[in-house]
Order: sequence, then structure tokens, then C-alpha cells
Amino acid sequence: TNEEAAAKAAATTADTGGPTIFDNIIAKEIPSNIVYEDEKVLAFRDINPQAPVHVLVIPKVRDGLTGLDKAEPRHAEILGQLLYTAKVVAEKEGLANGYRVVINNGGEGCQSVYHLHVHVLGGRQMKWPPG
Ligand code: IU
Repeated sequence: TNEEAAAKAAATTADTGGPTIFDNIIAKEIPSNIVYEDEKVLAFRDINPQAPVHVLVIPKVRDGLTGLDKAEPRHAEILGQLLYTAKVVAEKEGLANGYRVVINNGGEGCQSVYHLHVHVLGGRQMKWPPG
């Protein structure tokens, strides 16, 4: 199925610590649909939305955060900013009836881009458990 293929693709993407497409998005070498931006974080619409609203919130400087599993005490502030920005984005997008915030981590978590990002999904009824 498509879902299995996606999971497999994600699981075979390695955390190399090298540059990712998000570097190009941050540098605005690749256009993105920006929803929110400040000094530290960027929020832009996912190119392959899984809900009517699907925004990614990322740190502008990766600082070793290829994934959540690499978090260290020094990252506490940016981690808080990412989560807080998820709330700001949800509000801005009018998700008053609820929304979901997701961080995929590693192969089994279906992570495909190794630059920490928080997904904000909303605008439809979510299901539980997630796939
Ligand atoms: P994941 O949690 O690592 O699987 O999320 C990566 C997301 O980045 C995924 O939802 C992609 O659709 C999205 N994305 C994007 O918005 N723009 C891109 O150029 C690429 C991926 I490559």
C-alpha cells in the first residue's frame, strides 16, 4: 500500500547530519509558503499536505537537531519556541476546534527530513491511533 511504501521510504532515509532541503527553504533558495517567521523559527506549509492545514515549524539553525532524539539541555529554549510557535500557527490558521502536533523521529517514526520539524495538522477530524 501507499502507507507501507511511505513508511519504508522514511525508514531507509538515513540521518547523515548533512544538509537537507530545509536549509534551502530557510535560505529562500526554494520558495515556500510561509505562515510565520521570526528570528529563530520558520513555519511554512507542507508541500504534501495531510490535512486542510498542514504546517511545518522548524528551527532556522539546526544546531545538531537532526531529530528530537538528538536533543540536549542546550536545546530546551528552541524546543519550547517550536512548540509555542505550533500554538501560534494553529491560532492563526483558525483551528479553534482542535488540531494535532506531531514530531516524527527516526525510521520507525517515519521521519524523512533530518532537520527537526513540528507538524501542525488540522481542519479535519483526526483519528487515533495514528497510522
Ligand atoms: P517527516 O516527519 O520527516 O516525514 O516530514 C517531512 C515533511 O516535509 C513531509 O511532510 C514532506 O511533505 C515535507 N516536505 C516539504 O514540505 N517540502 C519539501 O521540499 C520536502 C518535504 I523534500
